[in-house]
Amino acid sequence: MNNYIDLRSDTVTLPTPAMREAMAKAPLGDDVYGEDPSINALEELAATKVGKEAGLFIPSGTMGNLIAMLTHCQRGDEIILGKHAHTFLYEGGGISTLGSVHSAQVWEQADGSLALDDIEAALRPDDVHAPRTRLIALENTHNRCGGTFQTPAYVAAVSEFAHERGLKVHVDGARIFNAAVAQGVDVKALTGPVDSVTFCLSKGLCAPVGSVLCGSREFIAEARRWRKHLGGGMRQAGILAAAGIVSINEMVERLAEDHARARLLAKALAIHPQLVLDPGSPATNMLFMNLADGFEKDAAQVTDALRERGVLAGVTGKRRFRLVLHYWISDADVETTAAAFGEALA
Ligand code: TLP
Repeated sequence: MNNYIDLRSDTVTLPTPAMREAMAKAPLGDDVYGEDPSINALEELAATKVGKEAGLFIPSGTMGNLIAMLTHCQRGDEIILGKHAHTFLYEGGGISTLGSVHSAQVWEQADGSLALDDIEAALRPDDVHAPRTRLIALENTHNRCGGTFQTPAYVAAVSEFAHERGLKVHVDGARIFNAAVAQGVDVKALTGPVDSVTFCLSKGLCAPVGSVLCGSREFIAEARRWRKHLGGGMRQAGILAAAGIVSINEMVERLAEDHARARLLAKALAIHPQLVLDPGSPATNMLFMNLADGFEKDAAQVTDALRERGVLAGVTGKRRFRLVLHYWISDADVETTAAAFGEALA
């Protein structure tokens, strides 16, 4: 919200001036005919960036994950995913509502990874009683597990495990560039081994709308059909894709600044005994913390007090917060936030 220091999410980011300029000048056409030059350019750029053959511009991360899963799976198939996966918790159960696809939920490790042993235990036997295991879904960075990232070695190990068994791997990479920048690796090291990846342009990368699903040419051709079925063919949406091109070209490396500010804020908040920061937090641009046992206020009361001081924080539980750093949060905002917490916790 304007005039607030808005730390509820990086989804609140507004487009940059460079994006607004690119949007105004974007060449446009009908994308359902494949004739929007800006969308075609974005899809090609995105695919090249993550090392895949093809890309597909999608209205949202939710629709991107759904399309990927519907493309990989048939009715009655099963996807192995995390108990705290965004795809499981926050996407309306779309895979079962719309795809008749089942999920096998595995508890994540603290870093958001799914242990190979747990994945193995979740595999279904070839038996008429069971759904067919078809896909393993990872999340990188992992939102509910604290903005934690998965390493190239882990992604490669899961992919090898899956491919040896004829399974596919999809990554919900809503914040995959945060994961890459935090580790100082090329994003291809995180996306190369998997079969498909969705990443969001409209979170830390600041575009107003959109995600891109990337994979093989054949996979994306099929995904394009699903996008149309779901009503995601957007015609002259190159006006949005133009902002996404700026996201990929100009906004990726600077994510390191958000990670640095997250660390700065964590340091400033660590002095308050009323707050218990998650161990290791922040791994990227998110800070998760609980209110200490015995502190009399709950998260809603503290966020109300913060709001009165011009700061918006995310509540993720009765005594739990999430603070997300992004392009529109400056060093001065971090200082103001730390001071507001001091007052709100008093
Ligand atoms: N996450 C939102 C909320 O839905 C929780 C947020 O504020 O973080 N994958 C991941 C890992 C996400 O965090 C999100 C959005 C999505 C997918 C969905 O993206 P959109 O909002 O574009 O559908």
